[in-house]
Amino acid sequence: MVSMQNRVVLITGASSGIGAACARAFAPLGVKLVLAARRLSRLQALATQLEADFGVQTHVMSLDVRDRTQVEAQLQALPAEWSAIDVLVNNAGLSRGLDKLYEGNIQDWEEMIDTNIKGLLYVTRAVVPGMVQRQQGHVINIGSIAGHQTYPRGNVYCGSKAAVRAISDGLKQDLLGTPVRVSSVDPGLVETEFSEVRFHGDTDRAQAVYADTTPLTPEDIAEVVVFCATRPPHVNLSELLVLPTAQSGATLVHRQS
Ligand code: NDP
Ligand code: 8X3
Repeated sequence: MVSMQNRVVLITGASSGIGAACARAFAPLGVKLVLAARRLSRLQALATQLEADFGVQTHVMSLDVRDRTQVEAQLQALPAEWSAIDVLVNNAGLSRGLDKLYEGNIQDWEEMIDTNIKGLLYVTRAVVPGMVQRQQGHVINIGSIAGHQTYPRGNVYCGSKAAVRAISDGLKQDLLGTPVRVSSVDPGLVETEFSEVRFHGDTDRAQAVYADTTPLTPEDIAEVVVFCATRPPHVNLSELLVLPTAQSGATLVHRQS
């Protein structure tokens, strides 16, 4: 395991679920954490807790990845001691709705495309030039099984995650010849606020997604992300599909009540 001491790790969507778990998993390794999301109070509470538990240095950033001007300004405004980002975890993302395409809510589509594709691109475009210049860096994109298999009514969300997969591949090709690594960590079912967001706050419907099965925890994914980041420089874990044992495909989930 390569030392992460004093490495600057930027995690988008750190206010919840997988992103918050990544912050908790990196914190004991002596990194400097930049935590970004829209809900600043949550980030501040997480930062306070991680500082107390691990003595880790944190910098919280209110960021809506859909806002290109804000992304560029916020990243440019990082104080010098935080601006040399070594690891970027592109995790901010969401699904909205589970509808037939021809009945879909166009606002839902735009939110997914703006966040999962364009937001990821804006952050990547702002961060990676510095990595190339410094000849050091690692981009870890959180994709999904939905980028490998389209499931019924998943249409636009699956499309957005297929785009993340293609973008990860494209970035890897464009960075060939530099030491900058690109990994894609693609989870199956992980119990987070994801389904509550998808179903616009319908908690009963959200809970049913994880009922009578054993989904992954956000910590399961965070461990994989940290594993990717701590391989020796000549090793790139390019693409990892991480499923619960009780899941063998996008729609194949074993349930037992
Ligand atoms: P959560 O809803 O728990 O977390 C999503 C995070 O994304 C939140 O911190 C949220 O922060 C942030 N986010 C959403 N929109 C924006 C935005 N416009 N700008 C900045 N941050 C934003 O879900 P997960 O932890 O499950 O999701 C994390 C990633 O994992 C997503 O990319 C998702 O697609 C992916 N994924 C999830 C799976 C699952 O089963 N849960 C499986 C496969 C992939 P805030 O609202 O404060 O801005
Ligand atoms: C989240 C996993 O299967 O709900 O990307 O789309 S799934």
